[in-house]
Amino acid sequence: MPIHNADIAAVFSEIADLLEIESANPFRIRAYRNAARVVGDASVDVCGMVAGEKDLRMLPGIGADLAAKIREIVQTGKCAFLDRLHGEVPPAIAELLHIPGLGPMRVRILWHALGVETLEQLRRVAGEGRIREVPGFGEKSEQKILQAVEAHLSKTQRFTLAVATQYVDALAAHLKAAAGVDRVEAAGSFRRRRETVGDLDMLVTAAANSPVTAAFTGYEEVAEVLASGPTRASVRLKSGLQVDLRVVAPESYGAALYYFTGSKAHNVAVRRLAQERGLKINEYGVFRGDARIAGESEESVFEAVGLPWIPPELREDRGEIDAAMKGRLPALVDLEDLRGDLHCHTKATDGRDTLEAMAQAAKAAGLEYLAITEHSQRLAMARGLDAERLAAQIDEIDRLNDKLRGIRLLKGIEVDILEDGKLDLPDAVLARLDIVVASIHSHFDLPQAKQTRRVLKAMDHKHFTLMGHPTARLLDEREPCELDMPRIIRHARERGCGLELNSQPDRLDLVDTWCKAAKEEGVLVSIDSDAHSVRDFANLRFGIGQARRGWLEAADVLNARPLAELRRLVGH
Ligand code: DGT
Ligand code: CA
Ligand code: CA
Ligand code: ZN
Repeated sequence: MPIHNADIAAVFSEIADLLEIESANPFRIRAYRNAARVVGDASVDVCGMVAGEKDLRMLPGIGADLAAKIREIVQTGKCAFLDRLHGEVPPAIAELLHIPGLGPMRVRILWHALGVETLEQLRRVAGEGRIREVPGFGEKSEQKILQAVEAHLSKTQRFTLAVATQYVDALAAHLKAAAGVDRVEAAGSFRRRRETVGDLDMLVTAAANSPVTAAFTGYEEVAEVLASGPTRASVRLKSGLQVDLRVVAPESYGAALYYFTGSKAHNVAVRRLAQERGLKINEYGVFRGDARIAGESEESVFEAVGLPWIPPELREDRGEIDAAMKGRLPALVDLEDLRGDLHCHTKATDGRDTLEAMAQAAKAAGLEYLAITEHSQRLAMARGLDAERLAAQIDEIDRLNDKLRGIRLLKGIEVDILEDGKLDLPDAVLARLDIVVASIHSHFDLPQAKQTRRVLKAMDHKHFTLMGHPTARLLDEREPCELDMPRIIRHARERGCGLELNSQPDRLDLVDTWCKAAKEEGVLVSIDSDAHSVRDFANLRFGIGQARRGWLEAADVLNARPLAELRRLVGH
C-alpha cells in the first residue's frame, strides 16, 4: 500500500493529540501539529520524496527528527513513537477530543479521576452524575458533555445501504417536486455503493429562485435543521440519519458530483494528478490559473486530468487510478448480466412463499433459472429439510418444471457445514441435486485454524458447489468468522468451487476486497439473493453494488452464465 501525505499527517496529528493528553512540552506538541499541516498541505508527494532520497528538511518546519519519522512511516507503514504512546495513553482516548468543551487537559483529568478511556465510558459516567464530583467540573458542564457525547455517538451511527435507499428515494421525489429543481442525485458513499453510509450527500441543480432548500428543511421527516443557507443545508432526520444538501450551478454539476462522490482518498490522489498537470480541481470545476477548463460533467473532469471516467464503486484509491491510466478498468458487472440466482428459500422451511410464486417472481426479476436451496435438518428452528423431505421437494420441482415457462428451477440445498466440516445430509440425496450451497450457521467463533480447517474439509466434499455467505458476518450484529480467506480462496480454485456473494443488505458477504481476491485467483462468485420471499429478489442490486466495488465483471460471476454453461461448471 502506498503511503499518502494524508496518512503521514494523520500519524502526526494523533501524536500531537496524545502528547497533549500527556501534557508534554507545548513546543513539541506544536512541532507535530505543524508537521501534520505541512505534510497534509504539501503539493509534492512526500512518499515519492522518500523514494527519490530527497532531503525532507526542504519542507518548512521539518527537522532531522521529523524527517526520520516520515521515512520510517513511508518505509515501514508504522511509527514506533506512536506505538509507544499507544502503550502509555489509551488509544481511543484521542476520540474524546472531538467532544466540544473537552480539551486535552480535561480529558486527562477525567481519565485519571474516573478511568474514562472511550466515548461510551464518557457517556456512562456523565449519565451517572459522576463527572460533577470531579474538581473543576460542575453539574452544568456534565450536562453539556452528556449532550455532546450523545450527539457525537448518534452521528457516527451508520445505516445500511438498503435503509439509506428508502430515504434517498423518498427525499429525491420530495425535492423534485419543488419548483425549478432540475437534477437530484445522492453522491458520497451512497453512490459508491458502500454497504453502510454515514450520511447522505444530496446534490441538486435548480433555477436561481428555486425554493429547494426551504423544501428540504421543511421535509416532514426532518427532526432538526443543523444548518441552512441559500446553496447548502444540513438536517438530521427522525431516524438520526444526517443529510447534507448542496445546490450547484449546472456548469459545476459534474465537478460537484465528482467531488462529493469521493472517496476522500480517491479525490486526494486525483487532485495530485491534477497538480502535476498544473491544474487545480475542486467542487466548482477544474482550473488552469483562473480559467475553468472542465466541470459540467464528470467525464469532463476526468478528461481534464487525462483519465477515462471511473465508476463510482471503484473510487476508493485501491488501484483504480492506475488501472484507468493504463486503460485497464474492469467492465463492471450489472444487474442485467445476472441470468439466474442460486440461493433461495420457500414455505417448506423459513421462506414465506411457495415454490411456484418464487419461480414467477424470479422470472419477473428477469432471471432464467433459480435454485431452490432450503435449509438442512440441523437448522431445526427454520424447519430444515431431512433427506426424506428434500427428496419430496426434488419430485415437486420436477413436476413444476414441466409446466413452468421462461424460468427453470434447479434442485438445491443450503446444507449446514457441521462443526467437524461434514455436511448435514447424506451423500445419496446430495447426489440428486444440481446445486449444493454449504453454509456456516453454528459455531461462529471457532479459532481461525479450526474454522478454516472446517471449511476446507467441507469444500473437499464431492458434491460441494458453493460456499454460502462465506464469513457469516451480519452488519451491526456478528463479526465475520475468523477464516484464513486467502487460503479458502486458493482451495476453492483448486477444487473448482464457487463463493457466494449473498445480497441480503446486512450480509453482503463476500465483501468487496474478498471478491477482488477471488477474481484475481480465478474463483467464480455467485451473486445470490438468499430470498425468503418474492420481494427479496430486489436485494440483488445490493449484491451487485458490492460486486462492482470488488471489481467483478460478468465473466467473474457464476450466475451470469447461461444455464447450460452453469451446469457444466458445477458438474451436474
Ligand atoms: P460516509 O458519509 O461516512 O458514509 O462517507 P462519505 O464518503 O459519503 O463521506 P462524507 O459524507 O464525509 O463526504 C462526502 C464526500 O465529500 C467524500 O466522499 C469526499 C468529499 N469530501 C469530504 N471532505 C473532503 C475533504 O476534506 N477533501 C476532499 N478531497 N474531499 C472531501
Ligand atoms: Ca456521506
Ligand atoms: Ca456528508
Ligand atoms: Zn444461510
